[in-house]
Amino acid sequence: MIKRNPHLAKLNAGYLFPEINRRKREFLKNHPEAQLISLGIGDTTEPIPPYITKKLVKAAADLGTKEGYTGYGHEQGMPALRKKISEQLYNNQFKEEEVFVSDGSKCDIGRLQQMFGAAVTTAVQDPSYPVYVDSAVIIGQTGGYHPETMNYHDITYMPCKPENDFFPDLNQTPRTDLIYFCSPNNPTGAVTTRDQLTELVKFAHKNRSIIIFDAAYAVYIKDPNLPKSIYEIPGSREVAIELGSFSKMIGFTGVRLGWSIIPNELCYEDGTPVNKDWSRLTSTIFNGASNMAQMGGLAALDPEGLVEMQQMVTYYMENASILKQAFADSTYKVYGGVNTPYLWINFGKRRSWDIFEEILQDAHLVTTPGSGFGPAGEGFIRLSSFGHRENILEAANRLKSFLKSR
Ligand code: PL4
Repeated sequence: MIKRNPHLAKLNAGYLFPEINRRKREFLKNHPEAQLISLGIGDTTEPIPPYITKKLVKAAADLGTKEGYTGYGHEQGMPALRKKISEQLYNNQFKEEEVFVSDGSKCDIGRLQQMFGAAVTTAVQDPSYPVYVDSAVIIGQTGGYHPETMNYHDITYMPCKPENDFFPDLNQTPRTDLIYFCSPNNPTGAVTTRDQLTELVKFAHKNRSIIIFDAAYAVYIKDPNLPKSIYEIPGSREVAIELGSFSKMIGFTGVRLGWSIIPNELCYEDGTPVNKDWSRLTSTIFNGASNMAQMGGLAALDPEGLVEMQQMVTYYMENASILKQAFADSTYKVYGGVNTPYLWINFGKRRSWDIFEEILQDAHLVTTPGSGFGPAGEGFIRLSSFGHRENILEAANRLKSFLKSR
């Protein structure tokens, strides 16, 4: 018999999203007639648009030919895609060697933890995407869990609440090696301003920390004054890694494609470039993103693909606005839903899982409880705008009735 990995044993209960699915299944078992609508897990629903689909189909068909077949590729990604990501999304700021293609940003988060190891200290926004904390737990960075505070001992939680405009008070934040930061934020929907991001970059410089900037929802930013990338901030190349994803950009949640940027200037204390280790780690434990997915990524960054991407984003953002409108007559405060596909609703002193259950039982809507994203999410519910329009309209009606009955 072998001993269980003690770090895995430290993880609290189930991972948030399977837990939501478990409760949904349980509800359906007891109410098989219910027409549930999910505003819970942020998963895209609309078909991949025609230009990109055509290229994906061609990529698959080519694999069935002698001339078109390809096997293992570059672990760091197709050179053409690395180049195109830099050209189309970063004004050509990065050399090919600074861009790494992957099977999605969640997987990159896990591999980054593996690269940095157990000895580093980590700060996260509270609330935040649960993978940052859970993967830190698995790698052994976190110490024990305190159920009363819902905190892991060695993680620094940076509260992001309405009171501080969802931006942490950096004067009160101790130094850590890594800082996970997400904008547009999952779950609060807050989009960090240029001034705030400049403050964060300065803070990282002062502390010689590395920011892991999760830009999975950057394409949803329409306000030209808001930064879509941390690299719009001077000095960020020396202190930041950026993670990007095709998942919410173009409906590749199932196709699986993402990227990371690690600029050459980002170095360890001994002067070794961080991307040297990232390239090495990638070669060792990752065999590269699927060749078909990468062809899809190339298509998404063609002019035709970029148009399709914008249409998809507009569709989901109209959904967000419909859902937001449902709260117009209610006293509950709603954040997000603009420049971001998530809405973050404050239910005051109520517990998130209680509200989740109430909305599930009374309105037959699946949501995500805010406390699943960290202690500061208690009392909030997150709504996702990813959904078919007819379902979003129906969900908005049900929400209105639910809110009226309170
Ligand atoms: C459910 C801030 C969703 N099973 O698809 P990826 O791996 O490129 O991106 C995942 C990701 C990365 N960064 C942020 C994200 O919000 C997400 C996806 N989050 C959500 O509802 O919060 C999907 C969650 C999925 C999961 O566990 O990631």
